[in-house]
Amino acid sequence: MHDHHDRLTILMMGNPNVGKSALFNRLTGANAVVSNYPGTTVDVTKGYLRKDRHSYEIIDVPGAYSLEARDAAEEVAVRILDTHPDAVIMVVLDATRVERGLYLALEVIERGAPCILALNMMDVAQDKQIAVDAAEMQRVLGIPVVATTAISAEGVKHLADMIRKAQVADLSAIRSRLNGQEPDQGAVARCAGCGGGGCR
Ligand SMILES: Nc1nc2c(ncn2[C@@H]2O[C@H](COP(=O)(O)OP(=O)(O)O)[C@@H](O)[C@H]2O)c(=O)[nH]1
Ligand SMILES: [Mg+2]
Repeated sequence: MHDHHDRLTILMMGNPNVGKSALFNRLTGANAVVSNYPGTTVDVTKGYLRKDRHSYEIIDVPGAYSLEARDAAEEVAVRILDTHPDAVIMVVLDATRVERGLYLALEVIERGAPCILALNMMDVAQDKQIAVDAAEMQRVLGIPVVATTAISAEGVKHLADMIRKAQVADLSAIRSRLNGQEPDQGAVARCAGCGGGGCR
């Protein structure tokens, strides 16, 4: 049996309009609760996901371009991140605007939390013939990258399955992979699911 102490919290973070809420709805179904973040007028939605023997609390964090907050929504996003030090971060990117979303993704990765990346809007990317290589992004970033289309639910089950494979990534390892070098073994990340013991 799980009680709330061992329930993992997932923070869904990303730029506005990348499909965070659409993915959140797909993941959590009908049990979501919306409330004002205390002391603000910013809405925050929470829901739950049961997956196999795991139970997750999922928070649809307000949209942000950066953790250097410039508006109320970004301030709330940073406060939610600060107050959930044990959370897994699900970064959501718009596959048609990867470069724009990577700024926040790298800021989040730099904080050292286990991360997983949802590459959403894949249908739009395909329509616009924008090539997005999820496998290559996963290799370079060192975190699971899952292609999704929230409106058709494509990839959402895989995304839910991959939550337990969230990884702590390392910016210097990312830098060496971008330069075509393999990272040193010391930089190999800890897995949120198995604590590094290996869950594949
Ligand atoms: N075509 C397409 N539209 C999407 C997808 N995900 C979300 N949307 C739409 O994009 C808009 C923004 O989505 P929303 O979930 O509100 O984004 P949020 O601001 O990140 O929470 C909405 O109109 C969604 O229906 C997707 O994968 N494909
Ligand atoms: Mg939203």
